Amino acid sequence: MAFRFGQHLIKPSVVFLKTELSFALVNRKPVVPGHVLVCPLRPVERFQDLRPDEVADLFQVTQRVGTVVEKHFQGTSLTFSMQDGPEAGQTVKHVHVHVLPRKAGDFRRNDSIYDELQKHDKEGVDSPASWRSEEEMAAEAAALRVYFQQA
Ligand code: AMW
Repeated sequence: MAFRFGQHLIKPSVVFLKTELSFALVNRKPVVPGHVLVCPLRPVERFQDLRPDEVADLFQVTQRVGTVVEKHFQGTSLTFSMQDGPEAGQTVKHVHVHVLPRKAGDFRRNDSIYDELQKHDKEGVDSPASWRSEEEMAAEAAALRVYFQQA
């Protein structure tokens, strides 16, 4: 069964965690290694559309996913980001939290990560040629899935 992410249909092979109300997938165009996404299963557009139990689950999953990607990608910190609405830079009309492992010197200016997040998937720069292969994404998801199977 495929997962819905806004207008996209996501193959189970690129999803590495599913709970009762949320799922986490690898990114086809990561801004840093280990840049992944956490979404509610219900495809609502805005954060305010989520029920309290969905917010709780989304953030519990975000916390678990952050711990795992920081470890797996040898990060020492995490950037969590949500672009909630078009004027905030949201392109996929389905709530999602960006989770990005950080390490010393990954950006010359630390907050440049927000510029990169803002522009990486915008029209003009986001073409299929710039996406990772399904094989690469599935391999990353398989590696991350292991951490959650052990828990
Ligand atoms: W937003 O600009 O809506 O805050 O972020 C959308 C994110 O989803 C981007 O990081 C983009 O690369 C990612 N993305 C979009 N479509 C897919 C897809 N089919 N599979 C994986 N990641 C995707």
